[in-house]
Amino acid sequence: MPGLRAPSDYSEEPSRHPALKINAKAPFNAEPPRQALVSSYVTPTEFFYKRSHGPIPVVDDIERYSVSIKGLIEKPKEFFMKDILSLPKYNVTATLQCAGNRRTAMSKTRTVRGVGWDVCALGNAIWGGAKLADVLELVGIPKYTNTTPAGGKFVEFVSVDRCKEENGGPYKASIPLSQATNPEADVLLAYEMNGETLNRDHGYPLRVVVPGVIGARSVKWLDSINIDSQDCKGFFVQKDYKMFPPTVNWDNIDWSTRRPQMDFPVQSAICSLEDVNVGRHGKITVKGYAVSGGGRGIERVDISTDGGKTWKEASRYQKPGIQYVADDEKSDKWAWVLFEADVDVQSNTEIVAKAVDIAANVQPEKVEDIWNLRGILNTSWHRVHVQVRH
Ligand code: MTE
Ligand code: MO
Repeated sequence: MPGLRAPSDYSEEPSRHPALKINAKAPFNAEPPRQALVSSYVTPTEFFYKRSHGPIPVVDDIERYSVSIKGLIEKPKEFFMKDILSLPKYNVTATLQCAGNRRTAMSKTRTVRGVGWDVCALGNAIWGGAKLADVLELVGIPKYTNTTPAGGKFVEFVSVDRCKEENGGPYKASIPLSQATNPEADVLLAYEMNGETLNRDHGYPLRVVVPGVIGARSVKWLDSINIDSQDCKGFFVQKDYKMFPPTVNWDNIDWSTRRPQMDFPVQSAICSLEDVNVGRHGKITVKGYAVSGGGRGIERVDISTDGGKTWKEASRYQKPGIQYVADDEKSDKWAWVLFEADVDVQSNTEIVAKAVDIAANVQPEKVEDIWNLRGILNTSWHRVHVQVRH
């Protein structure tokens, strides 16, 4: 009986909340309704988006489950769950966002390839686990380093799930060793989500959480860690999750010309309204989320009620009732902020949100300008329409 195993079909899937909007059934891909997503700062696990590429793995015997660390290291080692649990535990509040978030809207300008997502392929959770930097120290890799004596530069995470993109092989991805060994980067091997044991959908028994980076690097159902001199050669690093210019199509694409995406760009979306809303004229409360990558906080969220001609600033918060201040030591640097603004709408109009991060990065205005064939990183101004009934 193995510790962690990948079923070959979808007969052993876990049960899920019926309110989730299912974008693909097998592999299971689902997101919460907009309103539910912004009704709390910490996303309840059942409403956290679920993104998988194959059947959800099963643990038959947790005592036998282990993660092996190998590659360019002096002391390859196997870690059982009790070894991971014996390390100092950290709780990191971090937003995970799929690079495909808001893909459906991008595909409306020109067709893209990939699972369609509305604006809720992200969530904010409290992840509990061991720091990867602490684990790597136990196999002889010191903290804060770019070069180990053995030449390792990347840390590859390998799972067990069977993905068609990997021809039935497991999902895998890598991050730079310098990030993995930096305690400040807060990369976790997480076994808890929101104070409870990680559930199967989100990577039980152990997953990687790489804060500030596209969700694809946070490998679930971890099986092994490989220290390498090069980036992972797998599909999800080399042939996916790269940002191509609008001129590149499926006939002229050369994947080797672009870098794998890491940090998420600045993003925001309105979640208190649908794409098209019909209502009475008067006051509307506009609520949503804003988040940037690399631990860059949100400096500002602007709201327009005239399609982007004039703007007003929204209030921002992480803890209810307390205005959020970027870079404040009391704020969660890896987490989204929720925003809220009361606006007055008297006639049919377009309400728009755009966020600015602490490096003064601003969301691009038009989706056409950032269109790419895989439909990733749609961070264009988020627009919703209001039709007023008098
Ligand atoms: N890890 C494995 N093993 N298999 C996967 O399919 N999907 C990745 C990442 N880790 C994936 C994975 C992608 S693309 C995203 S966006 C996040 O997990 C989604 O994490 P979640 O389902 O916990 O929200
Ligand atoms: Mo993703």
